[in-house]
Parts: sequence; C-alpha cells; structure tokens
Amino acid sequence: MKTQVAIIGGGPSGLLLAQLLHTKGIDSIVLERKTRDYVLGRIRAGVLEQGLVGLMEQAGCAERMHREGFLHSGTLISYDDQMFRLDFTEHTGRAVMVYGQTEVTRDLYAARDKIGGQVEFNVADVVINSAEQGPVEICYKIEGKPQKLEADFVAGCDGFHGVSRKTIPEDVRREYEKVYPFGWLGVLSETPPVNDELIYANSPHGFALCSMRNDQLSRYYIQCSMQDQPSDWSDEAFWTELKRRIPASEAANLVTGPSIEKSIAPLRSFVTEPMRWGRLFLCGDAAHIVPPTGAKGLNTAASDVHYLFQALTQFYTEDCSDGIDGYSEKALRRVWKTERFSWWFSSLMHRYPDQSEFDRKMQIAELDFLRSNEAAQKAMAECYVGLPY
Ligand code: RFL
Ligand code: PHB
Repeated sequence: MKTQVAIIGGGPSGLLLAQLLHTKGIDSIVLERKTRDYVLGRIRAGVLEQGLVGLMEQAGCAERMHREGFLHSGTLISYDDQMFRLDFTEHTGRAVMVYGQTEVTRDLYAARDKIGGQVEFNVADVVINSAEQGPVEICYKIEGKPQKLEADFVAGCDGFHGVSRKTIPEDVRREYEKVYPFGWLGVLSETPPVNDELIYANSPHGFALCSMRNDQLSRYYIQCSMQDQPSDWSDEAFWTELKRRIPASEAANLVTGPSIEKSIAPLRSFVTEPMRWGRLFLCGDAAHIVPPTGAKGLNTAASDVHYLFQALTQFYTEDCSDGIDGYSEKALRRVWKTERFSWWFSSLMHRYPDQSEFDRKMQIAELDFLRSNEAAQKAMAECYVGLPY
C-alpha cells in the first residue's frame, strides 16, 4: 500500500490530522493498535480550547460539539473553605468548551467513515523504516499477517507508549521528565454536576476537581496515592473524601450515585526534543505529557496537529519545506509554555507527601494573591483558555 502521509495512532491527534489533510486533498492512512470500541471506551479529557474547536470546525466535525457542548466562561477555585471565580471572558474575551474527548473522537471517526478514509485497526508490531531520508516504509502485522505501507511522511500520533518516539535514535533524542508523587482517582457518574462550572479545590486533605460532561453526567477526581488501586476505593469512600475536599456549601449540594467508570491516572510532565526526525513528525502525547491539572493534554496535541497540518499543506500545495523544517521548533515553543502552566497549576493545588507547613503557607498566599490580583488572574486565564497558535 502507498499513501502520502502514514499516521500511526487512531486517537484524537491522528484522526484530526487525517481529516484536516483530507480537506486539502492530501491522502493518509491511519494505523491503530486497538479496536475502535476500545479507543472510544477511554474516558479522558473534557475541556477544549477554542483553538481545538476551530480545528474541529475546519475538519467539518464540529456540528454536534456546537449542539451538545457547553461554553464555560470561567472556573471556580477553592482553598480550605473559601472559593473564588476566575472569569476567562472578562480577562481574555474567550471561553472554553466542555465536551468530552470521547465525543471528539467519535465525531472524528464518523467523519472518517463518511469520506471512506482508511483506518487499519488491530495493527501489531509497527516498525518505521528509513524515516531519515524517505520514502518511509512502515511494516506491521494484522492478525499475524505481515503488511507494508509506503509513505512520503509519517506522523507519530501514537501516544506516550507508542513506537514513533522510540524510532528517533537515542543519540538524537532528549527527554525531560518530572513524575509527581501522587495520582488522580477519577469517577464518572450519572448525576447532575455539583456546580455549573468546574471547581478546582486545594484542601488540606489533597486536591479535588469537580467536572462534567453534560447536565446529567459528572466527572470528579481526587488526588490519591499511586499505591492505590481503583478497587481500594468504594463509591461511598470516594464521595466521602470528595466532600471533605470541596467547600461545605458545595458538598451540601453534591448529588452522589453509582460510579460508571473509576480509574487512576499518574501525573507526569514529559517532553521529547526534537519533535521531527527526517520524515517522521511526533504529535501529541507521543512527544509530551502534562499533568491533567488545567486540561492541557489534548489541547496541546491539537496545537501540534495545527502546525503539522500547516507544514504538510505548504509542502504539497506550494512545494515549500519551510513549515516542515520549522515544525519541531515552533511546536516545542508552545509545548514548553503549556508545560510550565500545567506544572505551576499542579504545584499550586496538590498536597505533596513531603510538604512542610511553610510550603502550605506559600500555596495559600499564592491563592490569596490570585484571588485578589487582576494581573495574576489575567495571566492564568490566558493560559487556561489557550495560548495563541
Ligand atoms: P492518545 O489519545 O494516547 O492516542 C494514541 C493512539 O495511538 C494508539 N497506539 C498505536 N497505534 C499503532 N501502533 C502503535 N504501536 C501504537 N501505540 C499506541 C493508541 O491505541 C491510541 O489510540 O494520544 P493523542 O491522540 O496524542 O491524544 C492525547 C490525549 O489523549 C491526552 O493528551 C488527553 O487525554 C490528556 N487529558 C486531558 N487533556 C485535555 O486537553 N483536557 C483535559 O481535560 C484532559 N483530561 C487527560 C485528562 C488525560 C487523562 N488521563 C487518563 C491520562 C484526564 C485524564 C484522567
Ligand atoms: C475532565 O473533565 O476530565 C477534566 C477537566 C479539567 C481538567 C482535567 C480533566 O483540568
């Protein structure tokens, strides 16, 4: 088989790139390790920046999002028993869209089906050959049968555990990492959200987040130990702990119910440099990870997709390689700023195992400052709604 752009990974980055390329008549084939049902069963991001909303529009996939998603013009931040609101629209003129990553991916698959775009599922043992000079040759297996795909370029959209990043030789690749000493225990429940807006809570018992998917579906998280298993937490224990960590006025309104999903996610900051090696481009979680505080993972994947889409379009329609040559530097400049924001917000909101009384006072002082200082609020709001591409 032959194509112009081979895309490894059928998550949101890979599919969004495929659909955008299609709008410019650029052909691609997506190779996905899992089944479609598996990919659509993952519960992940919930908050989309306007940049990503714009890309979904450009890809012709935004109709349901505009119908069913919710625009949020601010968020609530609590510490101890106090709570304040950060108004995004007042500070930036912009808002964010609450619409699940699962739904984004579902819409992208539906659009892919509509155009008859090729996605190969259950691909195993992917090996990327001759990426440095091209044409790239990708070898893989489906149901044990060897397959080969030739392409001008390959987009590595295969997440943190994929093969693309590891294809870049070790003497070229640099990796920067910080692992946080806790995780997030997440629960999805068919209950109305406790508040119309998200609540990020710093409490002496640890961080909590009240989020949502729609007015009958809530998503809650609490900071937990990485030694914990989801099965260690009964629903009752989860709700009791969540109520301890949010202001009493909110806890009094919390509607609890059975969890329909419960999982623990680790928190990690991670960046690979460079994001391009010859004809291989890394996109999204394949190149970088942020802790989920501030909801930047999927959104940063989207900004990579934007830069790569621009670069490939320029190559195919204007016969110009500038975009391709500048991809890694351009993408990384925004990645590092987003890494900084996610690291800062995580550090501000969590309880660290070795946290001293002094450290806690510093968190409270910074939250007090944020609550009362316009400039600090504006800086945070600009990062939360998304830095420009
Ligand atoms: P994905 O989603 O991991 O998709 C990669 C795909 O590649 C496939 N794959 C392979 N395919 C072929 N061959 C191989 N060798 C392969 N290896 C892997 C995988 O099966 C998969 O289908 O990466 P992508 O597309 O870059 O998307 C990134 C986002 O999924 C991620 O950044 C976000 O989910 C992070 N995240 C959030 N981001 C936000 O912007 N806003 C949020 O509110 C938000 N909340 C979250 C999050 C992540 C979380 N977890 C579980 C890590 C909340 C949580 C709890
Ligand atoms: C979510 O709804 O899953 C979510 C929202 C905001 C975050 C992280 C996750 O910062």
